[in-house]
Amino acid sequence: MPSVHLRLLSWLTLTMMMIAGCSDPQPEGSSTAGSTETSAPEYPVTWRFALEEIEGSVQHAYALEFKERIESRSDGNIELDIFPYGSLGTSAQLTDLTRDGSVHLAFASPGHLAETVPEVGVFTLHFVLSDDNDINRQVLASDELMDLFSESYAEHDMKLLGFVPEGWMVWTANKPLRTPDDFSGLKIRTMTAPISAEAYRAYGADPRPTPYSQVYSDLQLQRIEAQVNPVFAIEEMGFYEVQSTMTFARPAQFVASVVSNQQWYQQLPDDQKQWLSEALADVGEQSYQQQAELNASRLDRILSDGNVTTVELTEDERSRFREASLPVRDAYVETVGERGEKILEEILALVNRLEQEQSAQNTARD
Ligand code: 6CS
Repeated sequence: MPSVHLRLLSWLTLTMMMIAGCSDPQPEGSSTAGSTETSAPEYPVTWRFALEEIEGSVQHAYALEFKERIESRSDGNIELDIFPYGSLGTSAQLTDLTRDGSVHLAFASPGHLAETVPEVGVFTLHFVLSDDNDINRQVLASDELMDLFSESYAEHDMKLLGFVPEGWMVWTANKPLRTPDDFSGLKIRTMTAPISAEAYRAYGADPRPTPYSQVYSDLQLQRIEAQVNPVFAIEEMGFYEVQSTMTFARPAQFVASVVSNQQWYQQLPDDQKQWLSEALADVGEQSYQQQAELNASRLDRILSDGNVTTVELTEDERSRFREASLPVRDAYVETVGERGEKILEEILALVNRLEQEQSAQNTARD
């Protein structure tokens, strides 16, 4: 892991270099958001795709798959440059680079993005999505969900292209976290949007919003005592090396969104828009399988290391957390307003409807 941390530490300098690089003359069609060109593009065109995760991650697997699909859908007319985490900046900086058109495509996780687009904070709330991941996959891929958020992203110069589930959030600490009392005063790292911290403040914790790159060293230096992330991230970022216990409570899915610069998207020629939409559709299902496999294989790797104890909460234990999490929904609605209330209600209703349909199908099959 040390090489990962060293790489991440040097990113600020690199960010400046990359941004400077982005002002180099670009092929037509890969222009920044401010451009008003109308002439036919000179192919091939290069699109820049920025990731919030390192090589080998769920986002990286998604980007590699997307690269293959877009390059083949476009017959080689589009080329994709992928920038894994550590090469450009923090999640917040990636969002800025997308909004100003320096990168064309990027991942934007609600746990960070909610600082800019408060509506997406709904994905940081606990026990809102289903316990059944197949249902969550359907919710996240639905047009209804895209419609709920498109305007909010557009208001901040971003085009929402899709949501990507990355696995259950898992708590790591140096003790099991079986009840909200176990969180009392616990210095737990959260993602940087205020609503991300609220979820843990509701359990009595002392949340420490921190950029992703700083989590390992903060755990090592005992500036924080706990953190939360999907299994694949706990493995690849080395968090399991500096924590003794993983608690599986399934409080929420880690959901990421894929975005592009809004103006860049609007100005894309029709054929490029078509290739983009086809490639995104191709990647969706594949990426769901990939995250499931990555999370399972990385858990095996962590367990084979023998450094960490795992704890799976019972349904009773989970229901105590569920109960304690409910006031955070009010905090979300209070911050986001009417639109937030509608988003929360519609997601809960969608989950409910799909769960009922699923259970009717199961009954019919039995
Ligand atoms: O915890 C974080 O900040 C990060 N975790 C993951 C799994 N992806 C990106 C995000 O920034």
